[in-house]
Amino acid sequence: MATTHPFPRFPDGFLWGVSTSAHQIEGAAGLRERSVWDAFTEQPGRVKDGSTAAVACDHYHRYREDVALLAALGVNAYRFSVSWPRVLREGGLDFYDRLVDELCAAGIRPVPTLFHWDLPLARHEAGGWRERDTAERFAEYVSRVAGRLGDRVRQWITLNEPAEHTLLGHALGTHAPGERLMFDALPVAHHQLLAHGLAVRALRAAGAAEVGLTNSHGPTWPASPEAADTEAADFYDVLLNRMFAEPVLLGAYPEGIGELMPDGAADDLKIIAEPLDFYGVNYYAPTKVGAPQGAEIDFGGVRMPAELPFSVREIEGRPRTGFGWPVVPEGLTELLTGFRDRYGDRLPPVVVTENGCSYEGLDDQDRISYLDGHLRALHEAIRAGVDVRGYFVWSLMDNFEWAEGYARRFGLVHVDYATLERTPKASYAWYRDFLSAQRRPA
Ligand code: GBH
Repeated sequence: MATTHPFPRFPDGFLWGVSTSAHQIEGAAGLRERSVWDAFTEQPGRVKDGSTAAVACDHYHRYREDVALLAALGVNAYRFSVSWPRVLREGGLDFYDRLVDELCAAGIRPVPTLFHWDLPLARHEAGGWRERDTAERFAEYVSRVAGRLGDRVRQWITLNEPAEHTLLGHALGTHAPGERLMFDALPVAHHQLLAHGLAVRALRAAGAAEVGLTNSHGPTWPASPEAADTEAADFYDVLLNRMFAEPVLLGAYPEGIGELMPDGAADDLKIIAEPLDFYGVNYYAPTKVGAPQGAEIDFGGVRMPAELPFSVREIEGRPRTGFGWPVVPEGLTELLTGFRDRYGDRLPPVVVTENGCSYEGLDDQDRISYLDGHLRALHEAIRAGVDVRGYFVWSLMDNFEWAEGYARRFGLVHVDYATLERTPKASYAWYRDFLSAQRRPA
């Protein structure tokens, strides 16, 4: 049961926060250029409830109220994303300037992510992530943002989950921009990684103190010890985990992948492997993978085509979140100790930049047990010697959950989308009490 025994203490100076992203909360769509997500959500059938993020949580206009919620929660850091299409609009950067001021005044560290999937539509129409040019344009935009906010921002995150953006957005097409390129989506991965590396250089040139990126990771569990299953699981692990971690941490693609990348990719690896101050990990659940079964399967709401060389299986005997994802807290310990064992001192200090779950209701006891379990699992990883520096809950408030629309609620704070009223849930009070216990002198 959650909260029955007291929590171990986390290291001094630990970053404690919550995460959001621009497209999912800001709204004020008229005050930004159009992004791939604006275009995608307007196509019928793309989003389950037919909704768009034109208004979302209207955070653009209500950011003061939201910062007050952060302050009352007691976090010392807030991870949000900067919308590239908003920054392209005259005055767009002013919004982030106001937000950062408001956070600093509340004693909360702003931790901006510079890309969380909302590519400017015009950029996409000019070739988007399939073209190298997008990586260079990204670095220019990053320089502008750093020039404006750099005096108050200490930690910067370049990209959010390039793996999901490649797989869902460009290979399977269930996220914007909705392309179904299957394995031809690999250049999209490479150009995002290059964008990351160029952005690291741009941030350093602008005097940034700490730079990292955020990848989504989870342990891959083979469906059985049979070779057909372990080989399929290894392949999945390369595609979702190692292909995005290793160019950054080791300066090399996993075996067999480099050859599939665009010409000149090998020369880019030096840029991609620019040293980082921290490595951001988003953890939700492990994935069980076996040999292909020759049938389309539903994977956490995503339909995976039958022709893939692996198949994703159900993890049984576990509680499930509202989304249907299994709850496996010890997967976080396994993931982090596994990374430490595999990458050794090439792995910078880790920050868990997202962890959370979707459940309905204000009295969200299930979310409390999820967070309780994952925080204990995180502490286990620290005890096992992994250098972890921070933890961010996804998410501060209910928001636009991509292809699921507003149906999935990930927030510590409930949002009534008719009135935009914010109401803290039981989990908000629980996390607040947890944080205040962590602050108490030992
Ligand atoms: C993050 O993506 C995003 O950064 C964020 O914007 C989003 O709102 C949030 O998560 C919640 O979705 O194996 O069936 O258990 C994480 C995306 C999470 C997608 C784990 C695949 C596995 C589901 N991934 N998920 S399952």
